Parts: sequence; C-alpha cells; structure tokens
Amino acid sequence: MVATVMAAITVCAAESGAPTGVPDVLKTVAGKPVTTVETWEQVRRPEVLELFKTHVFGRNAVERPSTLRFEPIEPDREMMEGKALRKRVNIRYSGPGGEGAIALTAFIPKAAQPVPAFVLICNRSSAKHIDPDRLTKNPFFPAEELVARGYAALAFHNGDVDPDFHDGFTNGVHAVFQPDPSVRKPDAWGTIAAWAWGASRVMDWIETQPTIDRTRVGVVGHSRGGKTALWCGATDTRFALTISNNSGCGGAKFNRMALPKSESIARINKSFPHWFCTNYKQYGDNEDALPVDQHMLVALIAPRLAYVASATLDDWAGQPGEFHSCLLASPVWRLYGQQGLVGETLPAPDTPLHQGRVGYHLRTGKHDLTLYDWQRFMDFADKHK
Ligand code: GTR
Repeated sequence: MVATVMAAITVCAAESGAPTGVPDVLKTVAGKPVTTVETWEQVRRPEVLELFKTHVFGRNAVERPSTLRFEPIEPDREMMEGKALRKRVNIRYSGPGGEGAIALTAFIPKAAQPVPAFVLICNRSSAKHIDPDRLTKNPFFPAEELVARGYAALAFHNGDVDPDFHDGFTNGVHAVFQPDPSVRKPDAWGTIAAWAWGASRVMDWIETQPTIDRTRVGVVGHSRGGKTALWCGATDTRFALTISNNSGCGGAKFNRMALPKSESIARINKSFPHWFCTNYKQYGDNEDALPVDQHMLVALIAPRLAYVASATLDDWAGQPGEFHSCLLASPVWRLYGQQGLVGETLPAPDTPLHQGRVGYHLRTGKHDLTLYDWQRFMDFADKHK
C-alpha cells in the first residue's frame, strides 16, 4: 500500500507540474481560458455537465415527475428516548410504464430551529443498515450519532429506485418512464444516474419539511453510492454538501493515473454494464479519449461543499486518484475566491484536511463506511456551516 501510494504521489507531482492530455476544467471546449465565475457558470459548467451526461452517466428520462407524491408509511413516532421524531414516507411516482416508490426513513432531532441533514444513499440491505426500528444499529448509518450532533439522519435504499443488476433496463425507474428499452439511446441514463435521481426526489420531500433546514443538506454515499452522491451533487444544486466515500472508478478517482491495483473503466463496464451510459463503454482501455476526468465531476459541486474520503486498504478505489481529483478541482473554488482542498499531497492516514471547502481524509482500514468517516463528515459540516 505505502509503495503504491508513493508511486502515485510521484505521478501526482508530475501531473500537477505539467499536465499533458488532462482535460482542463478551466478551459472551454472552444479552448478559451475560464477566468471569471460568470464564464464558469454560464459556459464551462454547463459544458462539463453535458459531457458527463453524454459520455459517463447518461441523460435522465425525466426530472421531477408531475406524478410525484409523498405518502406516510406509518404515523410519525418519537424515538431515541424522545430526542428524535421518526418519519417514514413512500415517495411515489408513476409514468407510462407503471409505478415506483422509494421508502424513506428520517430521524429528525427535536430542536427549536430547523436542523441540517444528511441523506444516505444506502447501497447495502435496508434491514441491516437502515433499520427504521433501530433494533440493529449499524455504523454504516449511525442515526443516533447524527441526531446527537443535531443532524437529521435520512436514508433510502438505492434498489428501491433501480435494482442493482443488469436487466436491460426493464425494471426500476428506467422502465417506469421508458417502458421500451429497445429505443434507449447511447446516452440514456444508467443505474447510477437513476439512484442520483432518487436522492433528488428525497430532496423534493425535504423541501416540504419545515423542521429540516433545506439549505444545509448533505448527500452521502459509499462506493457505488459514493459515485452516485457525486453525480447527485453535480446535477442537483439544492444539496449544500456532497460526500463521496471510497467512490473509486467513475466516482472521485482520477482516471489518467497509473494505479494498477485499482478498478479501470474497462473493468467496471464489464462487471457493471448497467451503471453508466452505453457511450461510456468506448472508453475502456481508452481513458485518454474521454473528454472529461473525474476532477471535473468534483468541480461541478463548486462553490458548494465537497468531501472525498478514502481508506488505506482500499487500493481498488485508487486513493491517490481520489485525492488528485480534489486537488485538480480546487481551482474552480478559487475562482469564487474560496479555498478548495487545502493540502498538496496525500495526507497521512487519519489526518483530515478540513480547512477549505473541499474536504478529504484517508482513513486507516478497509473499504467501508464507518463511524470514523461519519464523525469527520459531521466535523466538516460543523466547521463550514
Ligand atoms: C465493487 C466495484 C466498485 C465499488 C464497489 C462497491 O465491486 O468494483 O466500483 O462500487 O463494488 O460498491 O462496494
């Protein structure tokens, strides 16, 4: 691990010195340098968003459907020794291909003022990882800790939006809005885009809740959920904070970096053909042809808060690549007169970088979402409120 990290740091240094072939986040497609917030917001940011839709995640068939409605699953209940109110709601929608529902669980601390919130895109089983009854408490979703620190804890299962297997887009939200998969275009939304869409529908519900401060909501995801959180934060500017934990390839990991132990675009498309749009397939073993790299995904979050977390034993996610994207995205925050990532090289394990509006930490341990990670996310959110 140390050797991999050292080798990659050398690559980082070489690349940040004189990047060759790396798409410049602050240069328009026409080759013009972007030197003002106005040009970023009106020209370059829309271009970058378009590039990710066309080549990576695909284009949503629908945004907020007119059929969207919120239906309580059961009456609200006081939980956590009266410290929180639990709300369970089905976020329902329908389209030409049928109906869908996302079961949302929310624990909202009792407070005099509306509270900030974290929304977890849960890519592990709901029963063990969300458990609305809190008989099973899993650090993957430490609702009690979040509530104790004044945050509402919200979670939904990604599979409610679209089951995580390659079925040719005949189930889940894809089939609700595009019942005939044979007419899918090469830039039609994949499963990650669908999950991100689900998180946006949770935000639609949050906007109806007077006890939650909608201006301070973070979206959090781990691994495939971390890729999803980044795409959600990039596409839905209502989220004030975007947190990607161990997101790796297709998430925060910079592609144009020699990290042989980490997942490649070819590999991810082979193992998970449904995650990205069809166009993304052409970049397997052909990363240099991709008109974006993942620092541009992080940059789409600016000037809002972004956070990337890695784990020392998670070579598959390519820790130095996750760090490098934060570094190369940071000039966009500087355009706003803000600090992006404050730190030049991959920090020592368990030494979070929280000073700027792009946070980063490398946790000791394996690929996972742990209480340590959540505590650092809350520290960062506390610091930058
Ligand atoms: C792996 C996959 C990664 C990551 C991970 C996860 O199998 O290769 O891209 O998303 O699964 O979601 O746990």
